[in-house]
Amino acid sequence: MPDQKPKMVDFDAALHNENYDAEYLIPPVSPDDLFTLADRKCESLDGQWGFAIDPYENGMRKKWFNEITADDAGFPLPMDFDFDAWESIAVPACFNTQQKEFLFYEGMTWYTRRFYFVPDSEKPRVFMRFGGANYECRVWLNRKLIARHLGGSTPFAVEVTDYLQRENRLLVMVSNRRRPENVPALNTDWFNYGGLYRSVGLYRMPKSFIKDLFVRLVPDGEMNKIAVSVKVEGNARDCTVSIPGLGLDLALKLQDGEGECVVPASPELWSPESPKLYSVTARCEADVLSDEVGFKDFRAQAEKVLLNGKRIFLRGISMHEDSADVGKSLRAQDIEKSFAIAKELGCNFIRLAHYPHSDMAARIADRVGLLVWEEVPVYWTILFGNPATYQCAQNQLKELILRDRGRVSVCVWSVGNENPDNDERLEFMKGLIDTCRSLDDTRLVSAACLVNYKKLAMEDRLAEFVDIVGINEYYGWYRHNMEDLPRELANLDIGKPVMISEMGADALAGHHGSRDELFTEECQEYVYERQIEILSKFAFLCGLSPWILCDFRTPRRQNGFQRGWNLKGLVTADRNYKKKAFFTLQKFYHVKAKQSE
Ligand code: GCB
Repeated sequence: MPDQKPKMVDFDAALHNENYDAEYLIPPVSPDDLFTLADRKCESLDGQWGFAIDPYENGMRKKWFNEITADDAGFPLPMDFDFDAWESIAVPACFNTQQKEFLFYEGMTWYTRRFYFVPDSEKPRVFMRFGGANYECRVWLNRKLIARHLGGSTPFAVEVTDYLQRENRLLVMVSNRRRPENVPALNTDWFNYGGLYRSVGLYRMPKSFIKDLFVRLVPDGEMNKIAVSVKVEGNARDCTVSIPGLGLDLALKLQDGEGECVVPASPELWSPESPKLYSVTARCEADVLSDEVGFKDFRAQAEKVLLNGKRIFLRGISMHEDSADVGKSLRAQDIEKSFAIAKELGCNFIRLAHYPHSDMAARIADRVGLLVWEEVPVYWTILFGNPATYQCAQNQLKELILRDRGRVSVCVWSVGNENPDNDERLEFMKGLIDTCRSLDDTRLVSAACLVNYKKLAMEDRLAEFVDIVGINEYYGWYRHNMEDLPRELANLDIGKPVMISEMGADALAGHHGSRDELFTEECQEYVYERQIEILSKFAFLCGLSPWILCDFRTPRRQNGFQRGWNLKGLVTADRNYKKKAFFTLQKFYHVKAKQSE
């Protein structure tokens, strides 16, 4: 039902009211509202939308969402907005890369479009899903505020059944303003791309529908059982799940909308060398959902990690979601290209830093055979003592896990990167670790922990609570004395898996000189050579993911070489040029791969 026409804005009050935002701070949508996407048909709302930047937040002050363009007597008013005459912008895309003037913009933006909707009695429930909007997002459908979401890299969904009309106006406020209470907070070493940079669409569901489907190998180390869990919305009592490739047809009884079963099975196990996937189809009354799943066993045993019962060295590389032309709004072909380069490098593992990347990433990794580390942006210093900040971090983590736990390539959930060790942070992280374990008992939990460089030893209480300890070390770059690296490593053999989650050096592509000259390719190459020489002597290490595959934008880097870019990439941001160090690491990974055959 359309709402009653709202009253005209009191212009004076709007100018004087600095508390204009308060009435729109509705509670954020819950991660529990997400549903398994699998092969669900999307009615895409992508395309050209009307767009305006709004640094003074005038749209909130003057309530543009009410679309009042005349006074109460019907006389037209000079308004500050005109949705249908706004310039148009592509969705999905980072607005920053759409026009030169938008590159460094941080603040409120407005997106709007109209769309038609024709109901379908077979599928009466309708949900609107946003793949990612950085950072705060508020959604009005036909003048009604229907959702607010916090967190720049995870999806959210909201039921719109009751708000849809035949002709609809969708208005979305997205703000990438950095705030101290956000996750991440004010200071990061990456670019703050903004806007509706992942797809937006409608999904129609029957009365009862499958909300969540989670199929995996039972993590008891025996590798001969499969567990299937489903969550159903509606009154259905039964659900069936079939995996024809394994001859499985399972009937699940639902209680309070949930069902689970464990069955004996001996699937061909998934690995980077042999990324075997099986089709699975779940049916619940009129709802049918199909997906591709795989089965693997990934576990820690003393200092080792085992994949399918066999020790594995994680030959990794870190990646940002960033490219020179489209920012973080990567298309499938961009991700495929990066993964192909990682494969060429000899990788079996990628660290998707420092926030959830597009859901396409893990899907492609499933297919091409790369183990994946996924991470939430609990980065450097955030307000660890603030309950709202914790809530937001936990929501982002849940949204990530619910979105991707069905992807067999995912092997690690990482809860943070280089955070200061204090009591508040420890409690915060313990909460996130518990969240990981309660949603998914088949992955290991990690974080990049801190080292005391005077003692050359780990000094981070978090290390005790994670399954894999990540160490970011920059010997040869930020720390000159490379001799300290073996001393530090000798102290890191702590009886649980430890990996070097970062090391590296900046090099401007094509800039050559001696190995002692910073920012030359030779200097970067030399850092890699020396690192590899030392790291390869420490057999307890379970993996390496140097920083980083490609150069990436970051406004905090402003010397004459960097000019707004972090140049630690082994490859340029356009992915067209490999620096010398690429081949150094490639050589090492080929040796490592041979050793593990
Ligand atoms: C780090 C951070 C990473 C930075 C990198 C660097 O330790 O984890 O986000 O980009 O160092 O290049 O300094």
